[in-house]
Amino acid sequence: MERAVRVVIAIAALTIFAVAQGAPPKKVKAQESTMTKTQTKPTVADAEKFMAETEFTLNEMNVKLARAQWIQATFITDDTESIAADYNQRLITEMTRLADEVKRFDGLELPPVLARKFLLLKLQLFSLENPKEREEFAQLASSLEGEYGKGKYCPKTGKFAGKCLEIGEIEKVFAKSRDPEELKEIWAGWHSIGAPMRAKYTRFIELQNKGARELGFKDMGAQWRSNYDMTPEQFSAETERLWNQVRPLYESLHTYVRTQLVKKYGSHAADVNGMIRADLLGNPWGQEWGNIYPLVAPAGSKGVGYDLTELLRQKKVDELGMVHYGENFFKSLGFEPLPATFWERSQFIKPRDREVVCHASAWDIDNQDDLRLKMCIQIRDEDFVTVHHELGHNFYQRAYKHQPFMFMNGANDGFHEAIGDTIALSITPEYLKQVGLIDKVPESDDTALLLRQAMDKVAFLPFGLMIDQWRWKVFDGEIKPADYNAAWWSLRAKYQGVVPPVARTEADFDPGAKYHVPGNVPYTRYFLARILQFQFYRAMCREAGQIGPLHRCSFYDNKAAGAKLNAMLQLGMSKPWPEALKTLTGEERMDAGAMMEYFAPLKKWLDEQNAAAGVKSGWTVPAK
Ligand code: X8Z
Ligand code: ZN
Repeated sequence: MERAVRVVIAIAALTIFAVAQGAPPKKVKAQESTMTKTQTKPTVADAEKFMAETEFTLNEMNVKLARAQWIQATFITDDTESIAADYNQRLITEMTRLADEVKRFDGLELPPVLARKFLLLKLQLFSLENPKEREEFAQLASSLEGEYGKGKYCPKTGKFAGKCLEIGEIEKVFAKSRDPEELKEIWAGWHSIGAPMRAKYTRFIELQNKGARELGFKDMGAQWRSNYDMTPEQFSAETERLWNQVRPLYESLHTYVRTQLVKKYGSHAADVNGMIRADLLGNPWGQEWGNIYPLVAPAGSKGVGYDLTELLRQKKVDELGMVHYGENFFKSLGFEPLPATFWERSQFIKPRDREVVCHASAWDIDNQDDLRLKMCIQIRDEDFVTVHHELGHNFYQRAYKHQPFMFMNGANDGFHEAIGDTIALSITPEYLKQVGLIDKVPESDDTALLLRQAMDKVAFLPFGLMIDQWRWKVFDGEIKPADYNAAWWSLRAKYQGVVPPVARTEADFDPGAKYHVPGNVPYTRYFLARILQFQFYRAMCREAGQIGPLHRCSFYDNKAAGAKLNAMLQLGMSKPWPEALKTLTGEERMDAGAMMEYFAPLKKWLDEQNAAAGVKSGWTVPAK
């Protein structure tokens, strides 16, 4: 989690709202400040003082909120929910006060560092003048996240009858089951957790918009999109530009996978328009498809040559062992080991005796050294990657801890999400041999390796984009509550080319079955990260002097690559993100060129397969 104002979300970067906290600040007395406000025209020295006090106060409040949220997420009860809501409310109260105060400095010419702090502060505030609404908002934030965390499906019949399945078990079914009837039923069962959230979510959106508008934003979606050192309109155009760069690759993959699924399951694997049934993709949301790789593996090739889940089991690597592999990678790049408290305070394994939020997250409780991981690790390949993902957050947090509070964040939230994934791209067969997970580098086929990787990395792209395409429209009112679910599915059709396995209506609320919606975590960050991680990876591979195809590069144990990464990380948010990007890559734009280079041989192969099968790439979305 990143921090509160800047965040507090474990997940990474934050969201103002989800957080909260703090006892009434000792240093700043509201009354005094209000007086100065009306009486004198402030000077730069006043602005310096205001910012110093604000950073102090927000830091204190964020630390308290983070502790309350940690307890809530690792021990969900009515009490912990209420405590977290209380701290969230205190933070919002303080932010509402600050939103008013900060206006005093409008129009004052400030030195650049201070000006950037003011800019970032205004983007991260949240203001609800009405105390009742603050209370309501904070309770909604806590209870929606809690509801997701407690979500279960309890089948009445079938092989799971009498059992209640939580998300970890549901994911296992999606990873393993090849029975379309079972998948359909479990899919519908899991998605039913969303329905009860709809009314709360509708109100939650109203209050968020109200808060954003009190600050002068058009709506909360516009506030979210303002966090990228450009206007919200420019940012929307950037996401569109990036999507157009990668769309042909996704369409080729989609088309190839559809053909294989139809071979396996028959024509009902896809609809007449060429859209794939969302429950057949190996994951409850159809967001990453790596689990069905065996169904699409190139026929007659040497294959990937190993199965990471199997290797972990054979080598008896346990949950903690997986985290040690991740830490070891960062150490090999020259980063300091994680502090002892990380190992003492993290949640690595799902507790048996209480409800927790299993969705993985990385926390920096005191914005200094109290780093923690919260996961319900399973011994499987996707969790090996997720461990690296989360540690990327923790090492980023530690790298920018010397920055002033306002700059303790990722260059943009996509950067925060990309760091651990960049590292995980170096998990090549050669790397696995280096760290002793395999005894000899298997003969793997490049097409197989790339296809396995594409099933996670490329498949995710439209999903990463569509969630906020939906939310931005929900925030700006283009999607009305009465159409929440229908609009969700039309975007899933448009971007991903998938259809639900069972009919959906407005009695359902399928967005609620995806953590980041009730958890209120912006999602475009993951789309950006999917692209940025290849950009970062290519730069680090070049720094490490690697030649040869990009997808075979591993910069494990390369201190020069590590130093280059650290140079970017330690900047935090102190500079506009293009400068941070330049530090590592020499480039100033986010660009999918590196991702396209990585997958170029696969794209060619997929297009050949699709042509040989005589199928047209893509799908059509029927007019309503
Ligand atoms: O939420 C996450 C991380 C925590 S920041 C586990 N991810 C997204 C998701 O699971 O939906 C990582 C990939 C996308
Ligand atoms: Zn993350």
